Order: sequence, then structure tokens, then C-alpha cells
Amino acid sequence: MTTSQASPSIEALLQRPSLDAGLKAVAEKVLRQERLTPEDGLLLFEKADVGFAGALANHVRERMHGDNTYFNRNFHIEPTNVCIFTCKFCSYSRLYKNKEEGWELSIDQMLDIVKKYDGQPVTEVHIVGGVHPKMNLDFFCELISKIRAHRPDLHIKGFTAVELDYMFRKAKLTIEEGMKKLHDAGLQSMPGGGAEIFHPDVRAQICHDKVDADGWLAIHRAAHNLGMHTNATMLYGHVETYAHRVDHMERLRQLQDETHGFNTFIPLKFRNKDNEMAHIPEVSVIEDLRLYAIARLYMDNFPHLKAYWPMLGRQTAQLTLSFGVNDLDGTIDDTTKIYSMAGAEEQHPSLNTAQLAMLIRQAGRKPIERDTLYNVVKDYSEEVFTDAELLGASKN
Ligand code: V47
Ligand code: SF4
Repeated sequence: MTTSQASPSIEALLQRPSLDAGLKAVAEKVLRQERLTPEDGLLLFEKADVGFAGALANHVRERMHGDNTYFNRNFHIEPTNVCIFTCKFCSYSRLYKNKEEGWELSIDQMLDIVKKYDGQPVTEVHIVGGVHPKMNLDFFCELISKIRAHRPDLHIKGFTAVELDYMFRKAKLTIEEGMKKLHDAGLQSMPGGGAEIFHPDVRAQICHDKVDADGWLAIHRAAHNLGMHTNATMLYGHVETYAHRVDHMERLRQLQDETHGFNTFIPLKFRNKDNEMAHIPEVSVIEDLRLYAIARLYMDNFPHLKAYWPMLGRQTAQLTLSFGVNDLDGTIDDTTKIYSMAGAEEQHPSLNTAQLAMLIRQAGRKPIERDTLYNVVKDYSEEVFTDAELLGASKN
């Protein structure tokens, strides 16, 4: 692509006399659809202001998706918050030795959660929790096959690589054997948690005892090789440097070149309430927006970039739609505690379809309900909603 195909705002940006020559070269690469190098990524983090990064990222977002902005109707099950690991950023888990302070759901209790949604048009259940030594691979295979039998139309997205690494090791199975067992039981895709920051220097400081980068990537590779799709996250805004962020994105980009199994990249902003990293201030909204924009520019082989609204808050999530983001996750229905316990503004995250669609429309974009694999369920751009729906009177 030549710069003449760029929007007038980008043309104007490139003509700024004060524009750094390196940044100008990066922008020209983006316009020619050339891959950015790690050095380019670092330069963007070090020098690009939010307007510059945002204009370029918006150009890429519109080239890939136009105004389409995806969301789904989903709910979470968090089987337990008891965890053998000791991630310093985690406000949610309770150590196994203090397990009476946490919760542990039985298979029947989790099926009761699924049954609450009988007759409702949810398309996905997202299952993720702490690593409880007594909840093993057989337990979760039974849970998944029972959910599948009860509600075959519900897509089951479950378990971070951290939970799976522990389950497979305990069952003395290889990653490939363990993944196949879960897939055969009915697991269809995996969320992106547990990635944090891959670099060992950062992992040593914030999550020294759980699966490392190679282990995380090997589990996602095995899922992709079975034809499953997965997501990838990056926990940002704590002790990591810009170089660590680029290294993290580079490792993901390389696996994606190999398998093409990732759907979505989800940057997760570190929230600092009630955890062992509470002394670290949270980064600003400007830094959030810069990060989303640079992620869109760097992760050129990831089809989607998601802002997870329960963690960012709905207003910042709305802003990200002009900074590369094209997905806001789902309705949630107040079924996750990970972020409310870490201090997110959304203490009871729940939006019905009308509210999510309007959030997207107010930002000038087209709300498209999708399923987990990004098949279009319904375009809500022209839908007329009642006041009762907009006020949240209906759950769906
Ligand atoms: O890995 C934990 C993060 C993740 C904090 O794939 C924190 O669709 C910020 O991965 N501040 C789990 N973040 C959640 C997750 C996820 C969420 C939504 C959608 C998807 C998806 C995946 O939550 C953990 C960790 O990175 N986390 N504590 C905290 N204090
Ligand atoms: Fe356990 Fe996950 Fe919390 Fe780490 S982030 S302590 S693995 S629940």
C-alpha cells in the first residue's frame, strides 16, 4: 500500500515536521502492510505518543474489520479459587493450606450454574479457576462431558495452560495425551490466561512457581494441533519493561505463524487491590491505549484484539475501539470475580445485549454478536431497543 491510500489524518501525521524519522519509517511499514521487527515494537513503546500509535492502529483495525466490533453472550464458571501457586499479582486465590477461606464447587453445583441458563441464548461457557490439587483431569473430563450432554449447543472454552500443565503432570500424561482426553470429553477451545509476561526475569518476580513460557506455548501448540482455537493474554503494567512486552508478543507471533490457532490477543491491565503487588501504581489510561494500539500494530497475524471490559471498565473499553480493538468479550452476567477482587471498577460485571450493543454504537462502531469462533450470530447496528432493555431489565 502507498501512503496515498492512507486516511487524511495519517497523511497529516506523517507530514508533521517534528515526527521522529524512525517512527515515520515504522508508519510507512504499517501502511505497506510489512511486518514490524522487535526493534520497531520497542521504538513505538519508547517514542510513539498515543495519537500517533492510535491513528495507525485504527487504520489497521479498519482495514481488517471495518467498524465491526464483536461481542458474545457468555457466562463464567470459576470452579475454585483455592490455588497451590503463589502469583504475587493475584487477589483472587487462597492457598491450599487456607482452603476454608475459598470456594470449591462440586460437579453438580457447576451443572446447576449451567442449568440456570436453560432456554437463554448464551453461546459460551468460560471455565477457569485456581489450581486445586484435588480437582484433577478426570474430574474436569466428567464436568465437561456432563455440560456437553446437558447443553450440546453451548461452546465450552476452558482452562488456562497453568491449570492444564498441573492436571497433565498429576495424571502422568504427556501434553498431547492430556489435551486429547479433554478434547474427546468435549472441550472446544481454551482461554488465554496464565501467560502473564513470558520473560523468565519477570516470571521469577511475579509468578515463579507456575508453568514457564515454553510450557505455556507447548500446551497451546498441542491444542492448535488438535484443531482447537485458543486465546493469548499479556498481563501488563507492573514490573515489566517495554522490551519484555515486545518479547512476549514476539513469542506469540511466532507460534501463530506456525499454527494459526490463536483467535484473539487480550492485554490484561494489572489491577493492584489486595495483592502482594499493591505497592505498584496502576498505569494510566493513556498507557492502556498506547499498549492496545501497539499490540494491534505488532500482532499482525492475530485476527482479533480484545479489550476485556470487566477489567478495564466500560468507558476505557469504549475508548479502545479507536485504538485497534475490535472485540469486547461478552455479557458475563456477573459470573467472574477475578477482576472485582483485584479492584476493578466493575464490581458486578454484567451487561445485557442491548447495553453492550449501545456501548459499541456510542463509540461509532457496528455491534456484531459472534460465537466463540467469530461466526456472526447477529448484527445489532440497526436494532431498536426498549428503555427497559437499556436499563438492564432483561438479562439477555
Ligand atoms: O492469567 C489475575 C489475570 C488472568 C490480576 O481468553 C489479573 O477470552 C489484572 O486469562 N490484575 C485470567 N489481571 C483471566 C484470563 C481471561 C479473562 C478474560 C477472557 C479471557 C479469554 C481470558 O487474569 C490471569 C492473570 O493474567 N489476572 N490477577 C490482577 N490483579
Ligand atoms: Fe493461582 Fe491463577 Fe491466582 Fe496464579 S493467577 S495464584 S495460578 S489463581
